[in-house]
Amino acid sequence: MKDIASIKGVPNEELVVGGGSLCAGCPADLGLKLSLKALGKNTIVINSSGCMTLFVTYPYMTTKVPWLHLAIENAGAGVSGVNAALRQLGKKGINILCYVGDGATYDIGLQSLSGAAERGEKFVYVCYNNQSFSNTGVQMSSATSFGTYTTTTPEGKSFMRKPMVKIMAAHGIPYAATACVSYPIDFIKKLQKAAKANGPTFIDLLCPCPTGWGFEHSNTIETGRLAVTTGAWPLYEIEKGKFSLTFPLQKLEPIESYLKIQRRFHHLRAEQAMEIQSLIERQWALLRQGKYWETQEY
Ligand SMILES: Cc1ncc(C[n+]2csc(CCOP(=O)(O)OP(=O)(O)O)c2C)c(N)n1
Repeated sequence: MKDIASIKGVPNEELVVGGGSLCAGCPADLGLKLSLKALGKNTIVINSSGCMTLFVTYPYMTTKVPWLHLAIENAGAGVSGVNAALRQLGKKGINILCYVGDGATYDIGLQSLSGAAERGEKFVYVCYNNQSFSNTGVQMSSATSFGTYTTTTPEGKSFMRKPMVKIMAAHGIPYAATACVSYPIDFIKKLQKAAKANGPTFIDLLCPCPTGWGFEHSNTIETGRLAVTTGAWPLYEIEKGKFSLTFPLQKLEPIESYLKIQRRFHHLRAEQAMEIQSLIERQWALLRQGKYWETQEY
């Protein structure tokens, strides 16, 4: 694995090739490409059921690295299996990348992920987070933000999302972070830090989903940028317990610019949008002081 510090250092070699089936503008495809560019070909990917399963499935083998598809609740258990097999075979220097959706991470697979973290297995876990169970029709997941329309929250989700990075960091793992596909170098650096850490690691990767969120297919990157610059999705890391912002914001863009380009927020009334704005501002006031554990995540 060669250290990547800038866009010029990103290898040209593609370990994800064409031919799979995904929606136009899919961010999870880009997230997988970036993950494998960062980690290199000595990587085994573990995936549990979701959109990406349909991308890499017989007869469409779209990765040049091994890909293990497991039942939706099993990615964490799969890590232990693969690590045990590598030990038996005497193989070293192979990365295990879990590439798993938010429904499978925050909800259905939480127990096996927590178990793998507790056991201290070595792995890089990337939750490609489109804030819903997209593959089965965009139902609410615990990663869905407050106020968001999904097919199971037609009036908008009425409670906050699960603080997943806090939950993982509370396991005492050496590295946990957020990232967004719109900030590829930030993501790649985090992946490489995670791969070098000796133990379980977790990256929550925001993946704006044109189909589920209701924006133009060509706007995936711009939507992710707005998630970050409005403060809705802060970029940070927790390295050996130490919290730091990797993209600190002195001034937040108004949340309105993020909400108005997505159909999933069109039902919101002006006062609800203002409630979200003040929620994010409160969160940032704490983040700037390093009081991460006191935040309530939007
Ligand atoms: C135990 C179990 N419950 C439900 C399903 C049906 N199912 C297949 S894919 C999927 C959606 C997974 O959502 P997420 O992990 O967020 O990934 P995405 O679809 O967004 O890629 C569900 C619910 C399943 N395969 N197994």
